[in-house]
Order: sequence, then structure tokens, then C-alpha cells
Amino acid sequence: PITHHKCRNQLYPRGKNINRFQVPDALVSWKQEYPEYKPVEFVSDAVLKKPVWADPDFKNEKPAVPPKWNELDGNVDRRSYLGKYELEGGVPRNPVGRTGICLRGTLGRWGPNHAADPIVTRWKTDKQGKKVIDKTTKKPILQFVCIKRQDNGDWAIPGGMVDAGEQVSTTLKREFMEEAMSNTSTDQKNKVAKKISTLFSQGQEVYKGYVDDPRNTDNSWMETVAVNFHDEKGTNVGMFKLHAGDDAVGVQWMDITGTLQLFASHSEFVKKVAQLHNAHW
Ligand code: RP5
Ligand code: MG
Ligand code: MG
Repeated sequence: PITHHKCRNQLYPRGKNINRFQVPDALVSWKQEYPEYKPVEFVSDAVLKKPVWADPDFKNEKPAVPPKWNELDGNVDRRSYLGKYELEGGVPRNPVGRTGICLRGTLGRWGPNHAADPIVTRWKTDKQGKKVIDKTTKKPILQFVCIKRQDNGDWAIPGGMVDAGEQVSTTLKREFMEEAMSNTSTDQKNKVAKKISTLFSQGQEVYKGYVDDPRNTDNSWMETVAVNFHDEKGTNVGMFKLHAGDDAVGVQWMDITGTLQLFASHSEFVKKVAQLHNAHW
């Protein structure tokens, strides 16, 4: 069974000293009785302002049109990749288990919040253009486009939220351009757009499901589709200048190794990419 760690037992991100209720490993699952469990209630100011990307307060307000849980609700996808989730007090319950925080935290949607993660790779090469082989595993080393997140300084895949009604394929490309190639000059734009379209037309899905994201709560959680776009010859995006933008404050081609420490469950997704290409890990 899947479990979560990064959304437990620590300060809630972007909150004002919101400490999660302690949940020991053995009591994560809802199947275990935990009578003392009292999750801390938290909704961020940004969510309380009712921006377009957030749901109404379904717990306290009775909207004229009730949400369609576990369904495609208008253009909001309330379906989970983990199957049908349960409701508790009229709102979804995190299928992976307790997090020590309830309500939505900083997430906009009750239930699944859908994201997409583009993992753009090339081979690491030396000055002569030859693949660099790792000394211990004797396997070639892959590099991926990695961004530094503004919110907590973690290195991460340049992913982002799927907007209401947006196709996942659109999110993948849009987030990559926003976070990793933000200031492509106008004279470069057409050339870049063409190349990026070619690269992004042949992705390989490596993961679809729950993300162990530090923002998850008992009622709201992240799910993603992670897709690999590989520039085999390094002649596509491998040649472009990267530039951090939007909520990214840094960007670089990062070597893929087993020691990578990335945001949320991103190391797990990147590992799958290494395996897919029989590369060093
Ligand atoms: C993670 O949060 C996903 O894997 C994705 O990378 C990211 C989306 O959130 P923002 O980058 O928009 O904050 O759970
Ligand atoms: Mg973004
Ligand atoms: Mg992002």
C-alpha cells in the first residue's frame, strides 16, 4: 500500500506556524483506530479569498449546485487516479491516510488537485560529445531540466497545476515554458516553439497517481501525471538556454543519480525515467 511522509509531522508550508498533529507510521491508515487523533484545521488566506482556482467552502456553505465528487464536474476533474475516494463530513477524505491537518490548507480543491510534471531529459556528454559513463554502475548518465522552487527552495520537476478544463498535454508544455524557458526572446520564439512541439509530441508516461506533497491534508491532496520527453541527440531543447520563471527561482540541467533529493515524490518519478533509458541511477 502507498503511504506518505512529506505531508506529515512537520510545519505546514506557507502557513503561519501551523504544526501538524503527530501521526505515527502505524496510524497513517484510516483503518487503524486513533481516538486521540485531532487534526489541525487550516485554510490559507489565499484560498479564503476565493480565487478562480479554488472551490467554495463546501464544508460550511451549501452551494446551489453541489459538487459531483468522484466525477468530472463541469470542467473540474474530481476523479482520483487511486479510484473512488470516501467522503467524511461531506468532503473527500485523503485515500492514503492521515496527515495531521484537515480542510484544504493551501490547496484550492477539495479532494484531488491535479498536476502535470514534464521530465525533459538529454544524455550527459563530454566536450567531444561522447556520453559520460558512471564509473560504478558503468551506465550513461542522464540529465533532466530541474527547477528550484520559490516556496521552499527544493529542486523539482518544472510541473504545475492542470487548469480547469485544460488538457494534461497542454499543462505539461505550458508549465515547462513558464518555469524553465521563461524569457525566450521574440526572434527565437518561433524556432523554439517548433522544436518544443516536436519534443513534446512524443512523451512517455512514467507515473500517474498520488504525490507525497507537503501541502496535502486529510481532505485535499496532489495527484499528477509525470511524462518523460527525451532529447536523444541533444539537438532539441538540449541546445536552448534555460531561464527560470513564474514560481521557479533557478533552473539547470541536473545529473540523474540515486542521491538526488527532490521536492515531494519527484525523485521516484525521475528514477523511473533512468530505468526507462537504462541509465545510471
Ligand atoms: C507537485 O506539485 C506536483 O508533482 C507538481 O510538480 C507540483 C504542482 O504544484 P505547483 O508547482 O504549481 O506549486 O505535487
Ligand atoms: Mg507553474
Ligand atoms: Mg510549479
